[in-house]
Amino acid sequence: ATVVHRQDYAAPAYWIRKVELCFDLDPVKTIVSSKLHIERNPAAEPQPLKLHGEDITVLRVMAAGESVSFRHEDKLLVIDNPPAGEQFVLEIRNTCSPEKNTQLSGLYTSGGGFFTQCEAEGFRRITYFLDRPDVMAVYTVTLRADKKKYPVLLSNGNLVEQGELDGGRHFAVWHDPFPKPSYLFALVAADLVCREQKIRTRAGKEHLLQVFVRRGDLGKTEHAMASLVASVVWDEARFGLPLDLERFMIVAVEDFNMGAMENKGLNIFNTKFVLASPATATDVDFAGIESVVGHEYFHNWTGNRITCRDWFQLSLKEGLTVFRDQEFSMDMAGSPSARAVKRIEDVRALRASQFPEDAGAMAHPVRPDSYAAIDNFYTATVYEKGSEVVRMMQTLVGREGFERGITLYFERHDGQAVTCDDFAQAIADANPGSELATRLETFKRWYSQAGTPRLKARGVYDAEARRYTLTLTQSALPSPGQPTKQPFVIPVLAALLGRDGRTLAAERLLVLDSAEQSFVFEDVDAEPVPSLLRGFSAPVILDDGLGDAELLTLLAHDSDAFNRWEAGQRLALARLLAAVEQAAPVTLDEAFVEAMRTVLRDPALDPAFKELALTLPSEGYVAEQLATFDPQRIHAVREHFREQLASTLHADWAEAFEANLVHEGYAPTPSQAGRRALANLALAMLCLHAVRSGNPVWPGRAYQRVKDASNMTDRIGALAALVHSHSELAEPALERFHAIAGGEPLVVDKWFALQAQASEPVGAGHGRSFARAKALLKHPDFSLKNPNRARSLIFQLCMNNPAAFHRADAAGYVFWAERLLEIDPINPQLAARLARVMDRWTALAEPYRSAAREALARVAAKPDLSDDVREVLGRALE
Ligand code: HT7
Ligand code: ZN
Repeated sequence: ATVVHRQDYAAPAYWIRKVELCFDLDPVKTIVSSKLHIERNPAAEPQPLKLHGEDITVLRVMAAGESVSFRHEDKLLVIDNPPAGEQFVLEIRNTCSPEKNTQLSGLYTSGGGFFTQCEAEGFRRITYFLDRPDVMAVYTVTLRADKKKYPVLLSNGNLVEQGELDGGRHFAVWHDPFPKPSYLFALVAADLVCREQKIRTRAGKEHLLQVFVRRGDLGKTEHAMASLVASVVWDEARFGLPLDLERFMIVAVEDFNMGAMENKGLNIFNTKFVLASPATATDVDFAGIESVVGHEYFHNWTGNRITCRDWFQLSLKEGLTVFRDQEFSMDMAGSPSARAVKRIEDVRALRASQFPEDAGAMAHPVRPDSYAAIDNFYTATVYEKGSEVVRMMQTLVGREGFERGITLYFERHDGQAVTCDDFAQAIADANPGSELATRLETFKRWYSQAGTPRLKARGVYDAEARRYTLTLTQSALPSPGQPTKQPFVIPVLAALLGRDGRTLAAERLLVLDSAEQSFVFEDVDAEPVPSLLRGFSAPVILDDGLGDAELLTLLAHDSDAFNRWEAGQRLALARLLAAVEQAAPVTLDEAFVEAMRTVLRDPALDPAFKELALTLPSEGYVAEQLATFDPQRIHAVREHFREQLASTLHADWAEAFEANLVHEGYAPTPSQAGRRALANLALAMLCLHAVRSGNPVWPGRAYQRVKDASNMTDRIGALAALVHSHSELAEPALERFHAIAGGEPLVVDKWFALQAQASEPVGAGHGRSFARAKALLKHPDFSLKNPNRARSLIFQLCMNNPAAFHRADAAGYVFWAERLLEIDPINPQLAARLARVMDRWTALAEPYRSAAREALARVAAKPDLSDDVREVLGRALE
């Protein structure tokens, strides 16, 4: 595969200003006729016109009304002698086969309908084009299809005409007035129904919002529509960005590689992020829908109105839009504690996926330098770390300053394809003299340097001078292609607490922009406990040298809820790491157990916060702290700690369960969701203890809940409690759950996922969860072709169940290799994601490390791998 380098960017030699497309839709052979209005770029050398095309067949090419000769070169259609003159029209007719398109990139069929996915390079799988984001054109699209099978015909923009054709076919013509890159093109032709709602923006204009789904799913669209309405209102209120289209459509599709796609005016969504009812979706699903609907809608400005010059700039739209969706969800959450819970969840997700990525074989900067398959760079680094980079900018210029920056960004670049540098410049220029503007070039290292920086903080208190001096030092480990790193700009929000919890110094912003710097706090009454990196003000690994006593102070008193949670996690992490080092089982100390009991009992604390604080750091997070890790040892230690917390806090768990039952009607609000989350954690602990002590009461109650729960959160929570505690009732409960699911795809996905994640028994029965997951491959409901289904079984096992996956007999790695080789010919994007499971194989202890290398090498030796998979494996084995 050819590797593309960021430094090689050159503007295109030709522009395409206008596109007229006509589709004669047929699952076996669709005919695409396109009329491209092309303009030479006067700044470029005269050269042949090279159009991208992949897995499509050309029928005819005409230039300026005459047939023109062309040739194929790799995946390009080359016209050596395009017509003379500045402008000309090129007409192309080609075919593609949607039914055969199992990659789900380009035009494909799903559930008997036609759908498209063009980001990043799918448009070239539909027709020949300059398929790059800096070529922006105005599209007019005609769709023709059988009326009975495909009554709904949609594309971007406004519907300008529709009518009947001979032979039971019909047509629709759509026009999108906004110039757009080809990756934002979309069409849908299917048998769908829609929920619609009108909305008036501040300017008084009325807009139509529509959510299209399959017949029978309409009752599950209320939350998606409410989320869309809230998104429109929020973007206008917070950033002054109104809806710019007469009509905004969302379409749900069952086969989809990612969460959703922001095609101009016609967002296409994975059903998982549209369909929800209390009976089929959990609180987490409801929150996911709100955030993904928001995310795609916010792209309308950050991504569509201003797009990326090239794919290396992907974080320009993705990092910024994740930041915007996180802010949206926080604003929607409302109360300060619900906002903090959302921030904790986001940081937890960042640490679970992005930190390992930054430390592994696929580490890359937020703005990568090269790629073989761009689809491999839709990563946690580009998205989540990219969002943290934007958040740091906001911290450095203040919230109002950031909003001024966004306004300037749109004044300068609306309608253009630009770079991450352009964005940072706009934010800085709108805030002259700010902490960002004065060190912009240094700050931009966040875009160019990979790896998670380490921040060390040490304080010295001078009682006589009542002065506290805090010294911050930063360092960063090498990452692929970057052996040494320059210092980053690290905004550190900091406050000082007394041992009794009172504030000794109010929160202030410390900005570290060199390898080492000291900051002085005057008038400090007593030796303080520093509360640093509040709200996780920078994506770094902090070593503040605090011991148990200080962490217990922060856990009990910090007014920053994030740091309060963090203190509890660090107390737990220190114990987990110490226990992993020892051969013998470790008994949890009373101070820690009492601190957990205090959190659980504290009436002033939000239940959602309690649930987060009482959940031990994940096995993956523990592994990340170690230079070499043994997944089985980590699992055994964490399970042992969970059992101890389950038994020593038994009475408190029982009380928490009863006290947090929700008796009112279901609503996916942060307050109800928090109570359900804590009640479910309590039930899991109660079942764990009961199964170990042979008491049937709590498993019996959990089984009853699986049968009777009035909502999915409680039903699956109870099922998980039985499965993870290895109760005898787990099997009948699983059967019951499957029956209740009634074939509903998203619920069946949950059934597979829960079994794939089932905690592997420690000691006797070990291997049971792996065996169960493997057997499920043969279940009649299982299919590799549907990404949601494949993810729910295979990815959950390989990524989220370390003790089942990393086996001394290497059976987990054999399973991985077999599935990867099965999926790759069907769907390379999905296969490449599965390949990423092995990103951190070099940190595995023996015998896992050698077995993992062998599995990787065996797969890499296969001759017909996709470019996507080859790139991931190549980096892993480098
Ligand atoms: N911008 C969208 C990216 C996306 C995508 C990328 C590659 C392959 C399939 C895909 N489906 C959607 C999603 C987003 O970030 O909003
Ligand atoms: Zn996005």
